[in-house]
Amino acid sequence: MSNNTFMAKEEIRSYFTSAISNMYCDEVPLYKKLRDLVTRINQKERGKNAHLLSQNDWVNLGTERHGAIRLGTAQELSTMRRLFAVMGMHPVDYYDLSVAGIPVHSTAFRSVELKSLENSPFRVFTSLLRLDLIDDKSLQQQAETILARREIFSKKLLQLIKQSEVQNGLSQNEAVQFVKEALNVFRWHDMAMIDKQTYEILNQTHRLIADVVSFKGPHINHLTPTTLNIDDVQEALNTEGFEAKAHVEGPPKRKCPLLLRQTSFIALNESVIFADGQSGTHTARFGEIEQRGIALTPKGRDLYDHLLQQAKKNDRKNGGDQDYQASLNEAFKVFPDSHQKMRKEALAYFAYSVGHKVLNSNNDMTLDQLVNDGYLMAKPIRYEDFLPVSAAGIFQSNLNQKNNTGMAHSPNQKRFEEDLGSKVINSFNLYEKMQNTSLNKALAKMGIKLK
Ligand code: OOG
Ligand code: NI
Repeated sequence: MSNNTFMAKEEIRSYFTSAISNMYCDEVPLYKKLRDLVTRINQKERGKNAHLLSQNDWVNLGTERHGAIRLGTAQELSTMRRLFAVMGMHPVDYYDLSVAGIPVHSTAFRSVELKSLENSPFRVFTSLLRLDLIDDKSLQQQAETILARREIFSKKLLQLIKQSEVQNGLSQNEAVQFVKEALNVFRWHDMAMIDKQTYEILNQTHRLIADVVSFKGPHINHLTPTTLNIDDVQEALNTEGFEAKAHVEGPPKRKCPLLLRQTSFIALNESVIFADGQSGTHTARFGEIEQRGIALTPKGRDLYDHLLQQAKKNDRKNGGDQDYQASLNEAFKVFPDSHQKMRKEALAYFAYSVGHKVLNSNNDMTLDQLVNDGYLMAKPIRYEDFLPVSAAGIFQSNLNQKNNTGMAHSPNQKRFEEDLGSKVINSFNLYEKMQNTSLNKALAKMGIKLK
């Protein structure tokens, strides 16, 4: 079969995104209400932000940027990697959440090609439960036994994944089948696999363990549209009857937005029936909103991490969003709020292109001079990944659980990669490559080399 009879991987991804969005809107009507709220605020903002968005961004403004799942076993994780590869999504970065008392480590599956990511921006933040961090060995064993019994992927789905690997693609017909079967993996099940007493013991040990171990599959626990004004969304959540997170995670509001800012409505209490016929509730699913800014270099990221810690330390702990935002603003005063400064200090990544002025003599200018004099253009590269401290904040608000102080901080990327069945891609390398490729291309077009 020749390649052009296959559906493009990004097209399968778009199709999957709209299918999972419809499913989640049906499952969680409050999420549908959130989507409508975000659409309304984005409409209001459109004019003001026109210069920040590409054509594709406009087209895709209403589509979800990410969702999240939590898996129970190494086998589930490695098959999930193969499932996402069918849609051109690959594991980027390792996130250790044990540092925040959450017994998982994670990666994000996403497209690593800029164009493709713009055409279809959906990512899935994927966590693997770490039963090794649970002190109670018999409980650990019990959870392992329960998880070993479940099979989250249907035979048909496994077959289609294999087929995609062998052929390097799926026909339209196969892709439709694939999305239908894949959707079932992420569906909500209100019938738990375990009895109420076991659920309660797991829930007391850590709410996250109960969420992963109790059900037939790794239900999607939130979806996340993007917004052009997250502060307005946060305010609207509060005034329109949603129960919102106490504050927006990530950097403060800036003229030149940094990295990623996120907020959510708090996870709902939902009815479940346990295996022994008893009824009860489970709290896991919510709706989130994100706003993205410029990608930072390791140097910029260190400064960001440092200032965020400082803000958290200085927060007056009155519990109010305003106090926290004030502490953040205060701490981030030292972070340059102009693209020019960020570029000069190598704090952030930029994509270069040929500028409006033509160079007609031999070049003896530095990169800075070429940009300042208009021979080269430098456009901020958007951050496409996640932030561990923010992710921890999202987990904690939605599990209604603060740090489990007993838990050891023990990142284990090696083990994660063994379970995943591949290495994770380093996002700094991706951004750096984007920056270098754009610069080399622009210089080649201009026929010059840097001094
Ligand atoms: C994932 C939380 C992390 C984000 O946006 O940082 C996340 C989860 O709750 O499973 O989605
Ligand atoms: Ni999220």
